[in-house]
Amino acid sequence: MDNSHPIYVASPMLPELSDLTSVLEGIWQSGYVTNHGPLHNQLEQELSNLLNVPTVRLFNNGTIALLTALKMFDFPKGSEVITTPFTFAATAHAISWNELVPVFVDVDPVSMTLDPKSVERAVTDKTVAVLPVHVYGNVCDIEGIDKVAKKYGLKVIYDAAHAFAVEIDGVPISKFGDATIFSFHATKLFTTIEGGAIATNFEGDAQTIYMLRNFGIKNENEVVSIGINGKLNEIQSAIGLLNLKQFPAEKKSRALLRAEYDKIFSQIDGVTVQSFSSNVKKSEQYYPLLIDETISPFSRDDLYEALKRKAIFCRKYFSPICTEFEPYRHFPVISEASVPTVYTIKDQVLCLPFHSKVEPGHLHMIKSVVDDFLR
Ligand code: T4K
Repeated sequence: MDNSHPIYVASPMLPELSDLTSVLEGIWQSGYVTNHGPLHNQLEQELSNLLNVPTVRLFNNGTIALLTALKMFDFPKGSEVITTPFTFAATAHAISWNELVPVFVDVDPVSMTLDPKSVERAVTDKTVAVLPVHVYGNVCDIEGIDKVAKKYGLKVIYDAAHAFAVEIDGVPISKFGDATIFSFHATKLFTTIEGGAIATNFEGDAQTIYMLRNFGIKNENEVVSIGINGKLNEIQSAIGLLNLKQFPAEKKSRALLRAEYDKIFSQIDGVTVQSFSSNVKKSEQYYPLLIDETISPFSRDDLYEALKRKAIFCRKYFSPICTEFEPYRHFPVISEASVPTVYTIKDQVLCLPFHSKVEPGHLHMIKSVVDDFLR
């Protein structure tokens, strides 16, 4: 293994080209390529079975799914939505594109997900919703968030972009809150290359989402809402159907990789590996380390650079945090003092390459880089 074989934080799970080609032949023959085609509808049904939720509505990406989930509730312009700054920019952008105001609050130091107490402190008479993120597949404090939401009459929209098929005590993650969104981007465990979904337990919302996704069209003569074009096409749906067959193998291979990474990192002072309680069925989406450089033999940035020199490309998801980006810098409540845990975590986190293309040679190289630091 040498630098001519770089390895990245993510790598798309693609179907066998020959399998895809034969499905493509069928699509070409039918001439039906988008707008709720048969493969699209089949994928929605298969995902709804797998995720054990009454309705899954596919989207052309996770961001449009998130935009639509917020749009569905028709919140008054300028209403506040409480969320985490420790997420991909899409979470905050979806709030802003709906002309709502993101209010960023702190996270729990272990799960790195929204802290319900911080959420409650941020509630004002303008607050309409909470948008928690199951970051890295870590499950949010669902009970705590639900309690705050009920107390103040808030909607809860979960961003489960990292939490595909996660379950808690056998209950699918999409059973909680008012809606759950997923991302099926190429970097995700289950992918349609670009894609996403809203999962909902409510029949009325399923209808609303269906129309919002397709320009608000109710029938040939009626447009009943200000919809968007969020449809997933037949080619991507075909990729999704083929990928559903191979996703269990990909997940298994990541679970084995997790065990190997844990062997390398879990005994090092100041390094924390991701942990899950026994009642959680994991997603295997990311492998984040937290490196406290005041204790550990190396800093996060030292490890990042040393691995990069070996063409092992990690990512510091999510540093910078959302509120350090230009569009959100001016937000009044954001400072190190208001979200201290986020500021601690953002300087410690490193996501290692986490997919089935990480080979024993890469692992060996990572181990030798770590051993060099330990010497
Ligand atoms: N909510 C959360 C919490 C999210 O994390 C995301 C997306 C969303 C919402 C929105 O969902 P989508 O609208 O994206 O469906 C990537 C992904 O593009 C993004 O989907 C993801 N989160 C985010 C965490 O990561 P980048 O800009 O870091 O990706 P990029 O292009 O640097 O790719 C990372 C590595 O993956 C590359 O170094 C190489 C490898 N790669 C990437 C692509 C695109 C490949 O090997 N092949 C590829 O085709 O955002």
